[in-house]
Amino acid sequence: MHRFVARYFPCREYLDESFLAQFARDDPTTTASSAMSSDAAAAASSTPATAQANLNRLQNGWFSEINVQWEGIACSLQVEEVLFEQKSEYQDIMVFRSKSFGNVLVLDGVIQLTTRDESAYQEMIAHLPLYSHPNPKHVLIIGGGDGGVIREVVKHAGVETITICEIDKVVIEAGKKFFPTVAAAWDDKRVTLECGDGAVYLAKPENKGRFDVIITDSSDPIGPAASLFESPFYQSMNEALKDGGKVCTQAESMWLHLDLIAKLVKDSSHTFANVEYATTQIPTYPAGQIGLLLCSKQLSGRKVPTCTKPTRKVPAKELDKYKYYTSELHEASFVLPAFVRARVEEAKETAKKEKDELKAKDAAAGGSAKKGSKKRASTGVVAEEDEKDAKAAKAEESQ
Ligand code: SPM
Repeated sequence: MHRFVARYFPCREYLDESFLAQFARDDPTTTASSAMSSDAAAAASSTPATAQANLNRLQNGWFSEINVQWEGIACSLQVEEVLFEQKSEYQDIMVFRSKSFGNVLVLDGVIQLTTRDESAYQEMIAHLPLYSHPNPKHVLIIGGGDGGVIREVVKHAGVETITICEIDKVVIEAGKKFFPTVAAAWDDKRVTLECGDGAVYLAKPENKGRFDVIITDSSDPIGPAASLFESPFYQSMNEALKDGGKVCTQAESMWLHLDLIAKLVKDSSHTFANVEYATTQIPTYPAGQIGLLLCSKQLSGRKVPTCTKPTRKVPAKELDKYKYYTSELHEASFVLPAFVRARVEEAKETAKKEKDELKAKDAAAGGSAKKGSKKRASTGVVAEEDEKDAKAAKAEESQ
C-alpha cells in the first residue's frame, strides 16, 4: 500500500477485498437496478471489480459515499437514474440524477460535484486566490475537468490566459454532456487544454515563473491525484509562479483529515512565503465541509503576502454572476475554529523551526547554501524564498 495512504488514513486495513466484500453481500444487480437505466444495468453485468464496488454503493435507490478516507460516515443521495457509468484509464466515472441535488458526478465512488451545491466549492477555490491577487493575468488550473473552475476564472476580465491540465478526457466529456451549466466556458478563447498529469506538466522547465495563480482542483489523495498532495508538487507550484503569485488547492475536511491538513500546511510552509487555510460549507462533501489551502509567493520588497483580504471587490454590475462568493465571505472563510487554528499554527511553527535548523546546519557546514543556489541538496527545500524573505524583511524595516 502507498506509504502516504497508510499514514493518513487510519482505517486503511479495510481498503482491500474484505472491505468491498462487506458491501457485496447484497446482490448488486437487484439492489441497484431499480435506480439504473437499462444501458447502465447492461454495463453493470460486465463491469470490472472496482466499478462493481461502485454499484454496490447503490442500495435501494440510494447512493452512499462509503469510503476508507472517511470511516464511519457517509453522505447518501436518493437516485432517480444512473445516466453514465464508465471505467476510464484512470478511474471509475459515474453520473446519476439525484432526487433533490440535481446531477451528481462520482469518481472512484467519491462525490465530486452536484449541480445544487457545486458553487460553494468552485467559486471559493477560484475566487479566493484570484481576488487576493491585484492583477492576475495567467492562470493554471490543475484537475477540474468538469469545467467548473474555468467557468469561474473567465469572470475575471483581466485574465489573459487560462491553461487547464486535466488527466482524464472522459471526465471532460462527461462534464460537457451531463453538466452543461458547469462546463459552460470551455469555448472561451483564453482557455487551453493540456491533457496529462498535472505534476509532470508543472515540472516542465518552460513553465517556470509563468503563472500568477495556480488552482489545484483535485480529487482525494487515493487515486490519480495522489502526487498532488506530496511535497515536490508544492515546490513545483512555487517555481511555476511569478513573484507575488498565489496558489489555491483542495485541502480536505477539518473534521476528518486534520493530520493530513497539518502535513500540507507544514510542507507548503517550507516552500512558500505565507500559507493560510480557509473553509467552505458544502452539504455533499464528507462532513458537509471542505478546506482550501492558500499559498503566497513573495513579491520582493513587500510585506508578508496574504490571501485573507481581497485586493479587489466583485464589480457591482457583476454581483448576479456569483451564487456563493462575496467579498465579506472571502475574509470570513479564513476565520477558523479553535481546534483547526491551533493545528494550522502549530504546523507553521514546526516548519519555521525546521527551516531555522536547516539554515543553522548550512551555516555550520561553512555556507553550503551559497548565494544564488536554489536548492539544498540534502532536503530539496527551496532556499530562494528564504533569501527573498530576508530582503523583504529588510525593505519593511526601512519603510
Ligand atoms: N470541480 C469539482 C471537482 C471536485 N474536486 C474536489 C473533490 C473532493 C471530493 N472529496 C472531498 C473529500 C473531502 N474530505
